[in-house]
Amino acid sequence: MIVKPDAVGKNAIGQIIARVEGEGFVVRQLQMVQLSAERAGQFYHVHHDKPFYGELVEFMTSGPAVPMVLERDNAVAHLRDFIGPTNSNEAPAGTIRGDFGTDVQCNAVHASDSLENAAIEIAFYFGE
Ligand code: 3AN
Repeated sequence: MIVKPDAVGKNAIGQIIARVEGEGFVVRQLQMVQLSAERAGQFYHVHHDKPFYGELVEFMTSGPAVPMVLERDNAVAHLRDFIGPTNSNEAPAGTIRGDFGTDVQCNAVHASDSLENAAIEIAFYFGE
């Protein structure tokens, strides 16, 4: 999971971590990073041809972010469900994106969408 710059700016890192811990996730790795445009572009390379790519890179470099490694049974599916849908405007109250996000871009957190991508994303921030 990554706590994105909008949620870091809202001083909500601790509240978000408390929620995932309360859901049974264990924090295994954690750091605060300031992404460069190059690194953010690499991370979101899958979206490089989307119309929102430039804004996405700008947003992700607008302030510090907090990537972390979380462990739990069925972690990927459970976390995706727990954070809510991509668009915070459509995320129910009680989900992380519903409570801490603003819209489709400023949606508080990123969560890996498969075990394969989790492994790639963990290596991206924390090494093999
Ligand atoms: P998710 O993070 O829920 O897997 P993706 O992978 O579709 O969603 O999108 C990656 C990120 O790109 C989102 N977290 C969001 O910040 C941004 N994004 C997605 N769709 C849009 C959009 N239509 N306009 C602006 N930003 C978007």
